[in-house]
Amino acid sequence: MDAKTPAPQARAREAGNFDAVVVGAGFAGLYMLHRLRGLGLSARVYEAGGGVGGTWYWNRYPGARCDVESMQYSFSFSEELDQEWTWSEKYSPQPEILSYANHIVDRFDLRRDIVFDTRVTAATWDEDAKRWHVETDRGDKVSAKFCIMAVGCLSAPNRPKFPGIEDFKGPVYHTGEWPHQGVDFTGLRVGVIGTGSSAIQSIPIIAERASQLTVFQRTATWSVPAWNEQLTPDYVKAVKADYPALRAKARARPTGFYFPFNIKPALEASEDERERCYEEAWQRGGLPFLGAFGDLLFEKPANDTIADFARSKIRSIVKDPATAELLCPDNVFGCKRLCVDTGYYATYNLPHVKLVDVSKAPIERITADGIVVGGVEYRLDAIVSATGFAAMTGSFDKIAISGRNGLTLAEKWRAGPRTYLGLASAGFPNFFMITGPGSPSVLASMIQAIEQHVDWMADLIAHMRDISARAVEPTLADEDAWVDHVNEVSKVSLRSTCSSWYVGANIPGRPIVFMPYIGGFPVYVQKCNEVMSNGYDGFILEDVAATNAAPRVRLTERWRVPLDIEVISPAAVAARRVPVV
Ligand code: N01
Repeated sequence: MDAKTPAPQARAREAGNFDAVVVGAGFAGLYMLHRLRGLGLSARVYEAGGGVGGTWYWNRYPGARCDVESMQYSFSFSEELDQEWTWSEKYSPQPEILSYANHIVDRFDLRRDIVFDTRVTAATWDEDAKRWHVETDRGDKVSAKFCIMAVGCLSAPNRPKFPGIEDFKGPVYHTGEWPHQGVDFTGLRVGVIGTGSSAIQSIPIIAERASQLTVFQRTATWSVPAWNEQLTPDYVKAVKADYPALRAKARARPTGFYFPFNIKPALEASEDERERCYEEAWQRGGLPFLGAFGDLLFEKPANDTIADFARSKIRSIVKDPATAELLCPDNVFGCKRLCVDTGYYATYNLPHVKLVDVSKAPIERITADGIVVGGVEYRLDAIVSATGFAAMTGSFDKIAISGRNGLTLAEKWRAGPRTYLGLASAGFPNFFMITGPGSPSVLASMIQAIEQHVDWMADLIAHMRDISARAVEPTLADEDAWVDHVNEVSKVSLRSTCSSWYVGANIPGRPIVFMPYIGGFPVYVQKCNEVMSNGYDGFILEDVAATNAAPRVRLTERWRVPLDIEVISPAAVAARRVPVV
């Protein structure tokens, strides 16, 4: 334990039996707990952090905020909750999202079942008892019928092993594990490594205080202005007046959130029309910029037109031509996760901000006094490592998960994650993943993706109780077919063509597999619904006791999602051209 988080409270070890153990108390773990409680089940949630909120607990770096509009980046399961909570800004800052997470906990009385400062270290399936034995780093040993992973998709920080990093005299911060007390960079020479979303949000704020800011860029990144603003009471009132309708429209969208979308292909528009549409979309800002036309992530020539437009914007903002060129990406627009910024490019016009290209000559080493690139030492007082995460599977890797016949998840996933619907994995009975690899997860609005998974799992657990089933797991054949489908669909998108964290390429040695499902959120939801309606097609329900009660397959009503034909025309679905931003 370092100084960045409060010390954990002393407590006795736990040994008990629960219906479910949930790993993680981010939004996924919180809603899972709420649904389990609603079913009258006992649950224990273990959380490594000292509080709830997951991503929003750890990522406290300056400028951290969501990139999906606040009024949609929130739970939709409770209309009362929707009405009583009021967001202050178009894109909520991290402290406000964390307050929302705490409000959920208090409002639904969740805290008493959550154990903090405790990391789950092992989960082992006991075939005879049909239960999971779960162990933690604080000596707890509990058992549960269900083991539910709510560990987040971007929760295991990536810390590249730069030679000499331990020699650096100053502090090294990772954006994903930011000190709770904050950091005062006033008058300091600061180096930021990386130019992904975390860096792009923090760089303009760090530049306000630092005496010198040096940014080490390996890959130039695409970023679109957020045009963040305070939400007016009238706007909030108007949204709340018809919140269920907005939620329904959002669920029907490929991204799980709603924004105006132009389905027309860019290549069918004239140059003037393209310019006008891009300018309008740029002025709206944020991720919806990718909705300017329907073919931008499918046709490289179409993508080239939006890339040219965005490069012209960078050149118009950044005054020094050499810096502007360095900031202009040459990869597919939106291939890596698109960034959303406030004043990012303009920050490079400040005299004390410098961009260093580490694409050809990588960071050589870190010395006591700074970072060496191409033989030049950049002298620094503090380093910010905005180097991202071992995405999608990184948090699974940290837990020794052992399923049927001693098969470990690490072994099974050695060549890449294998799941059925991103919900479960063959050989691991009663083991669920919320927004696991193979589900839309990071390609959808996370909170909607979480809600849909949790509701689906809760419905399955209720069904198992109805039919007295002791265990459930997917068949290998259905899992293999799903993994093939996830791979197949990814190939139609330009997203699969670059070395992003979506494919695990940001960390040397990881298998290169497109991990999230890119077929679109409602298409995926429909598939989950079909599986359920067909009696859990693709799953084996074990040890089902004879029962007189007619088993009932439930489907949480809000997930009867009609596809949005405005966006997903039958032809688009047939061609699997589902625009996902
Ligand atoms: O991480 P990243 P992130 N030497 O992986 C560079 C979500 N998020 O924390 O591109 C030098 O995107 C790396 O370079 P390269 C969002 O989904 C959301 O910023 O691999 N550089 C890259 O520039 C996002 O996509 C928000 O060549 C090295 C950077 O570090 C995801 O989290 C805010 C390096 C890492 O960028 C991850 O974002 C923040 C090395 N050895 C995050 N290793 C919202 O707005 C890595 N890099 C909601």
